[in-house]
Amino acid sequence: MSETTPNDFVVVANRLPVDLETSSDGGPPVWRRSPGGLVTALEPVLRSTDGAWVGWPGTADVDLAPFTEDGLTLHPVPLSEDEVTEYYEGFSNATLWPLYHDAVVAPTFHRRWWSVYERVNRRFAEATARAAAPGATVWVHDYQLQLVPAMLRDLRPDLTIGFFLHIPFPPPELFLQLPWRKEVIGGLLGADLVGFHLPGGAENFLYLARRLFDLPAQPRGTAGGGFIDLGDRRVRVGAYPISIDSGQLRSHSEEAAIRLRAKQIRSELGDPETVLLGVDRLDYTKGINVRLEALRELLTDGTLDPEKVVMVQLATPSRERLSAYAQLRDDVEREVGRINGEFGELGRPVVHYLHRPVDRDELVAMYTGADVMLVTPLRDGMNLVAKEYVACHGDGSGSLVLSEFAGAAAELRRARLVNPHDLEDVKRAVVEAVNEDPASASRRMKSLHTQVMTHDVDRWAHSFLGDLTEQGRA
Ligand code: GDG
Repeated sequence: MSETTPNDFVVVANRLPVDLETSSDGGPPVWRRSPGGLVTALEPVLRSTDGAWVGWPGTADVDLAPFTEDGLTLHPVPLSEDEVTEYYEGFSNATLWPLYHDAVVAPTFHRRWWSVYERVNRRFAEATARAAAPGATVWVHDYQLQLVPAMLRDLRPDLTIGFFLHIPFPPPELFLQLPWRKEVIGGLLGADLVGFHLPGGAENFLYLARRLFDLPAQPRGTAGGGFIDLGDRRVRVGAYPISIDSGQLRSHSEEAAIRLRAKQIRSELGDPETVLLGVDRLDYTKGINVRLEALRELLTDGTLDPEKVVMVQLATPSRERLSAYAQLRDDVEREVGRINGEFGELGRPVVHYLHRPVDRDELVAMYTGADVMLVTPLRDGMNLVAKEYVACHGDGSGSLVLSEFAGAAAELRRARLVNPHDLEDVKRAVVEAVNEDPASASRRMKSLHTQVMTHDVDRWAHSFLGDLTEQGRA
């Protein structure tokens, strides 16, 4: 640990790239690195630009001074237990999350949650104002922090501020339900560049900003993007589809130990002809029951043979204190039990269900060994799982069934695209994927693989930061 000085590049996200973990034996708490896609993508930029990261350390009621860990300056933002409940679980995950995902579960509007969301956003803005050097570039991430850009601009007009939303930005009819709609759009308009995964999100935002702030229409930019003229400054809006570290994942999937483990997994599953795979946070947007119902109906009508097909569903625990998530868990587990009860044999279930995270090696072996990947969300900003599966199949093996309502479908056009609301369509795609002739399946997968290899997370970060720098200079 050491004293910190202000930085030229600051990332602001709900969570820090490390979690503070208290040890069970009563020893001092330790920091554990959680290198998700965002950290991997931004780490080189952070290191080359003297970067810092502002975020919550993942444990309530800890207040820590900024410190440097492994060359990265970290600014922990404290949250009380009540703030975790009202800002994070409440306004972020029971108001915004469902509203932005087509209201597949009804969003809850609570005035108190909103006031806590505002208070916590202000705390993040203040911590960022302290962390940023004069004229620094700040990149704010995601739906938990939509008020930070405007709050930060008030505190520090010298900064160049970018904002990226990792989840869908909803159509106006839905967004306008939000009692604090003008405040949220006003918060985002504090940025110099507001980025979305898809052109549709950018278009929704442009329309809403002009309508709610009575701004004149402006000529459209390319691919759904454009500008909003605020008189004294211009906000740029654009689409930047996020991706993965494709090259690293491809190499990982080709390691001998991973190939061996992939074979072992198939043998542990009883060497079936076909292994179907689902990998998701246990979230009601992910359409886990859609694929389970499709499987049950295909087994019931005899289209699929339970002696030849096995499904693995990895469902990592998520937001477990929220009732919609507890209900979903019950529903998924009931469906898994029903399929295994009807079609499994002793020692040979049809669905292998894990409700816990697995380590990265095991996940990559699962991707590598699976014949058909089922990605069937009702709505998803991007869905990195689909891209990860494709990156692991550079040899042309495997098949991807992908919901039209995942952002990834805009790029992965040669996947077997399905409407997750149409069970017959999902069943058709699963059967076609299981029975596809290997040469045609391989052509499909190779073309998907090329797309993912040429559009990686590094390209995403550079494209966003390139536009942000240009906008900051304008
Ligand atoms: C949000 C948006 C957008 C999952 N289980 C394990 C594990 N994972 C990893 C996957 C993947 C990540 O978690 C999940 O990313 P997704 O993109 O699929 O979904 P969200 O968590 O909902 O992410 C989404 C994303 O932000 C980025 O902008 O694409 O639309 O909702 O990387 O591999 N990793 C390990 N063990 C597990 O058990 N190691």
